[in-house]
Amino acid sequence: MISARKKAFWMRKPELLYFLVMAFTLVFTACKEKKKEVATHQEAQQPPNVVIFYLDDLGYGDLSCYGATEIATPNIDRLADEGVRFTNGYATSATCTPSRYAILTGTYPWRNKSAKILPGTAPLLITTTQKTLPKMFKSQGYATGIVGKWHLGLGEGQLNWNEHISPGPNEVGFDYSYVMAATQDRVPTVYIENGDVVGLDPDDPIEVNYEENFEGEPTALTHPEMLKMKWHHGHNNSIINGIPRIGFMKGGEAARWKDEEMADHFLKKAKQYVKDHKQDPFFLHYTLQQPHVPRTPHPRFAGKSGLGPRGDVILEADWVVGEFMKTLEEEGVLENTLVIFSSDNGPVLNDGYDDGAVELKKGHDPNGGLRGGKYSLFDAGMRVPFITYWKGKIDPRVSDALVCQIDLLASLAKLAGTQENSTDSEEMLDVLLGKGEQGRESLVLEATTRTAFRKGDWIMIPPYKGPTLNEMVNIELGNADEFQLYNMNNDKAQQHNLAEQEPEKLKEMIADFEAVRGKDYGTIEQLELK
Ligand code: NG6
Ligand code: CA
Repeated sequence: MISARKKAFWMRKPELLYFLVMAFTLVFTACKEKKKEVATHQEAQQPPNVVIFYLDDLGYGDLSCYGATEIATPNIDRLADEGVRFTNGYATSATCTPSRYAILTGTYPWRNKSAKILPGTAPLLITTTQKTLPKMFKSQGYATGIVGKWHLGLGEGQLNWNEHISPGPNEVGFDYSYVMAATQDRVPTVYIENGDVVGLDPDDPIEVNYEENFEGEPTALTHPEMLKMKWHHGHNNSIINGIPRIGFMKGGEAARWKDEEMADHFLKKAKQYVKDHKQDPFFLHYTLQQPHVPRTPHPRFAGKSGLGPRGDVILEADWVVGEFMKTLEEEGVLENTLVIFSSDNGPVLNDGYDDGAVELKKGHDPNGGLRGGKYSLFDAGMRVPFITYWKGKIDPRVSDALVCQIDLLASLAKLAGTQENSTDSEEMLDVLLGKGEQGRESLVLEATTRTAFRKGDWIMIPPYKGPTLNEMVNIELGNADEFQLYNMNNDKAQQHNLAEQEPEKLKEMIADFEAVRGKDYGTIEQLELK
């Protein structure tokens, strides 16, 4: 309270009062400006966030920015149009687990004999002492999270899904994880958050078995009338949400995911992750489930592509990318975030369900003109969409440099301010940021434990026994009795085997391949060079 005497004093000296108020305002504003300056400075110092969108089975030709004409993916196209679109971007492998192993460890998956498509009960494939991408980020003060598909094994064998699940993503570098254990077509069909099944009722424990069914539980073979999606090959074990799966599962009713809501569900978690960590530098590995089987678009997208559920879930994934990008913008971190977009392996139409993907594909070519597909040693197996985007930092361009997901460890280490000495991961940050064209010289390609070699424009596939075509999925595997040699510069579709015509080139390719891969490349039947 101001006393009457004091009041009278100020009334007599209004100019003094004015002066004091002005002085106070000036000092206050100056302090505020100084604070702002410090904040901007901190922002400038803050290492950039990194988000990797990692899709499942998306092909080289599945996006309109990679030439698709029957489907429009405007949100992903925007990343490509305003970033670097790589035409020679590779996953290491033609299936999921090995590619995921490579992107996270920076190590070729064929160095680990267990890096094959894993059942939902497989133990953790990455050892807890191995170096990983999230561990590298963590060492630089980043928050690290994964939302989506895991498929790298959990626990140490004999997993009890009703207890805390460990080791898993949190033990190999992610301080937050919200994942499905394996694939959408494999049991258990539940989400796991930081090692605990979400929404599990302890009175309804989960049991999982990949060998035999639980007594009295319906399967696709015993109860076909319960199916809302038909299986074509495999996928005839437990029925969950009307969808037949790989593996048997019992219990955990309340915890089971709703397939059609999976995209929205993961999106919500990924957005929340950004909101929770916008103050930190963060690394988010956002591993979307589309367009892997079973393809279960939200009703908002069902029937929208005209290409069947496979096209619909690609539209859904594109929408998800757009929504997530909006969140980066709304939370004020867009300009400080490097976004990488890619896929774990190439495309497949019929991967075990009769969902119309083949019949409805119309003129769509998921391979984008490449030969083979998922499981194949031909290029559609692992050449995939590969985009980098960083608002204001990357100048738009198309790059033909040879890049591989295995290089993210060494390259992003540089971005985060450190160095990773790795045998397989090559540092090419400049190339990823569109500032250089000097990509890898060579790369070992892998498909279900068979390996091939790309060097420059050339690809060499050693002879492999086995069927030339996987009839179930209708994909050429790349097996042949003789060496294959292709020049990708003028034969992108690998139609002309030049092995006989170019013996010197073939010799050189084999020697360079063996220098990396060693002489013992598995089930190979090596033929005498003519
Ligand atoms: C195969 C499945 C296929 C898919 C794949 C894994 C059968 C017959 N086929 O074994 O549907 O689940 O594994 O795909 O069961 S990946 O993208 O995770 O590697
Ligand atoms: Ca995959």
